[in-house]
Amino acid sequence: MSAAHISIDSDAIRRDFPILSRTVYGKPLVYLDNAATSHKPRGVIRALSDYYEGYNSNVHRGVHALSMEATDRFEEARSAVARFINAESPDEIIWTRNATEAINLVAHSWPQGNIEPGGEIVTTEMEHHSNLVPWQKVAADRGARLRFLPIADDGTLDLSGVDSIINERTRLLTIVHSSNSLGTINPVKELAAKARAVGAAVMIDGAQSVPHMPVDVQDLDCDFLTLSGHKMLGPTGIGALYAKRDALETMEPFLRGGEMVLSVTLEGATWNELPMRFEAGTPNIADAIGLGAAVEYLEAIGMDRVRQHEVELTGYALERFAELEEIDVFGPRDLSLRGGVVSFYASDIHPHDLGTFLDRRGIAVRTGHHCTMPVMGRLGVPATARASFYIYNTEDEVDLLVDALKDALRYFGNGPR
Ligand code: 7TS
Repeated sequence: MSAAHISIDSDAIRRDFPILSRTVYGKPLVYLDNAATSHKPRGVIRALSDYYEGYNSNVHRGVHALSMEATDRFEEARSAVARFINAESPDEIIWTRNATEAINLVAHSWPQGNIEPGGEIVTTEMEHHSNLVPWQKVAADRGARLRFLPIADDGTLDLSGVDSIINERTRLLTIVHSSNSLGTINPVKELAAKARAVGAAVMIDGAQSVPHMPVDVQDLDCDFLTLSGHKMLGPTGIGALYAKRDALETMEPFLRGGEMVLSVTLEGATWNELPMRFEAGTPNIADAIGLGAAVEYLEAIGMDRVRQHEVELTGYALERFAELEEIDVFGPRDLSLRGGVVSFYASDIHPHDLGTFLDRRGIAVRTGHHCTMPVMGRLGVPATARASFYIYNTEDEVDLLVDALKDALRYFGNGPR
């Protein structure tokens, strides 16, 4: 089958994103910072204004029409997220602010009764700080040990020692599905099976995978998976924790207050049903509904095609980057092992200078450590510049990036003259 038959129509998609028609310093915007946050299609923006203009109301508490309408839309959005990642039930989707809060929910509520002193938490050297720092605290508080699957030279995980790192003391494997700074897609299903075989629980940080490829939590057989709405065409301020019902049933609430209780006396309280038990207070109604619209937009394209588009674009970018001898590109070369992220470094030019140079051309990339400081240490660089792609990016934009980088190398004095 030729790629043309399965590729997506980025030109048509671009028309759905109002922001893509703006200019930056008089140049068309080339937005290559999708790993930080994606843009929002008109349907998502409209879902937000429809809520505020048409049926703004609190959920789960009113007998009046607006509240019932808001509750229906809010719960439909939860069902959409459940369907998108193939959760068994919408009750297994807990709304959070973002992936970070979802991870913190698990780190706060799950270890009690599950991680004893001497127990081990296995993670990797390529985690976002959000999936590292909370576990450092859990390990310190519980006398547990944090263990790391190392990064190999090609940017994949070095699994040579996996069978000793995941062992009978392992209580939790918590691992990033797709790395935001290397692009690496990790073999989470195989690692989850290893963890399950020793009786450990499994959490997957899906912040960079759920927006970009089909993700099926039942197929992966994970206990927890986290996602951020704003990286998958949805609004900021809304994310989700997927958790198996069995796991949720044993966990203490994260936050306490209204909505999460069934009955309250002056002395105590009993907890509400799932998922409300983990959603204290008025939730982020509008943005959850917006995320529901984002999921529907992605479903209409099809996640296989989203993934295919990014494979093609990343392959093209890697080919073009090969023209830039002065620039090192990190991460695996095998496109089946990498997402749409190209992290790069030109010795002698600080990534921030490179980023500023590109910005003047209207090209938005992220520079810095990408909240993965241990990865920078492993690569031996202070920071990288990173281009990250999504459905609306095109080969023409890759060309603009590479041409601008050629100019930058000339400008900063160590490129071809
Ligand atoms: N996990 C991964 C793999 C991420 O890439 C990020 C954010 C997070 C967790 C946290 O997501 P949040 O929505 O809770 O902040 N990554 C990035 C990035 O690469 N550039 O900006 C944010």
